[in-house]
Amino acid sequence: MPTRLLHISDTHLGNRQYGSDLRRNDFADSFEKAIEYAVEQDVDAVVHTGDLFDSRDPSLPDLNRCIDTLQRLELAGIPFYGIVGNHERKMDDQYLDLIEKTGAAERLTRHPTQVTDEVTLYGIDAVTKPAWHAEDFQLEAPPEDTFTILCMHQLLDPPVPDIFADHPLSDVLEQVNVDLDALALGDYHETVGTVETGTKVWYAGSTERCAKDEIEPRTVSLLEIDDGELTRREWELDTRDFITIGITFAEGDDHSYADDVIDRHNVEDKVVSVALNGEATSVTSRDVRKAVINRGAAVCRVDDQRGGPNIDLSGRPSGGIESADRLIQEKLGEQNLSEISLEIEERVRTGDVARSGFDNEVEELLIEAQDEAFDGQPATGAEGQE
Ligand SMILES: [Mn+2]
Repeated sequence: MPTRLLHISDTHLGNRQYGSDLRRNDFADSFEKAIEYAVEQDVDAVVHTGDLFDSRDPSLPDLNRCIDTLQRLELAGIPFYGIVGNHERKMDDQYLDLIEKTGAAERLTRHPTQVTDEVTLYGIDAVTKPAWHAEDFQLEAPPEDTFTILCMHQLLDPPVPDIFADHPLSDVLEQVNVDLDALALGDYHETVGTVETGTKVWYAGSTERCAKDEIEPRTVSLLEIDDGELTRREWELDTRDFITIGITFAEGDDHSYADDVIDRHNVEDKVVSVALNGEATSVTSRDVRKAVINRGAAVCRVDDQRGGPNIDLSGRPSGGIESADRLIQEKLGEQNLSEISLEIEERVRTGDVARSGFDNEVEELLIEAQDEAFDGQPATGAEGQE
């Protein structure tokens, strides 16, 4: 009997894209469709490679609905395995731990998790850019004669194009001590794959569009492992359509001009992104938004670039910056900071610094780091402050 798995990633539950609750609901719906597909296919397990939630503080309704969805799997006797992504990653306990306590999910680790007699899973949570060089990719040995799959949440090149990648794929493949048959990845939202030195590597892609330049259909990956051979099939999710409308105004163009341009497009039930260019006129971005919504669009976002300097954006890579955290980590990665500084920085950035006891926590960390640096000798005086 072959082992069959459904690989899902980057569901970003709780994403109120463009400030819209309807979009938040779309993200939950898409996750639900993926889970229903897993039940329908009666797979042996579902594997999620991170960014289950869009933020590290998902709301209670988002958490609740996620658990409801996962319970459908539970009822069908299908386990759900996950790792933690960069969007949801907290310093200590993870929301995935909380879900694990309900019995609806299980975290993958460096210890082998055997799905069937034939397949072993491992997981390494998202590693921040500054911590990457110190990361230890050692895994506990798998049961003999099993197909090994490591799950990670990183941007690796290949298959991620060089300009979007954070690290070469070889960083992982050269350092993992176990003979890996496959590397199932999350973080990149497009569905791409490659094979390197006998290891199959791929991204399942996101289940909803997190940005308007995520144009390709959203997918999940159905994996079948038979006799040590993996085949992967993509299943397309039915997600809400996105369209972009450009309106270029000349001096004196009024509402009827904007209406004419909008009427050339079918906006019904779609996520509509409108770019206003050309001369500044009496038509406001609010007017345009209203006109689009009145024609039945689900969500409308207007980007008003009228009257400004003409900037040539054609040479800019598309894709954009996914999160401010990523940009901060990028810069920190260039700073060559000590591990302790990075840890304190992350605690301040991601935690609730107003929480009482935070200074004690930092002091403890510093003492611990000093002890370590001075080989257990209590640090004293100016020397210890270095
Ligand atoms: Mn993501």
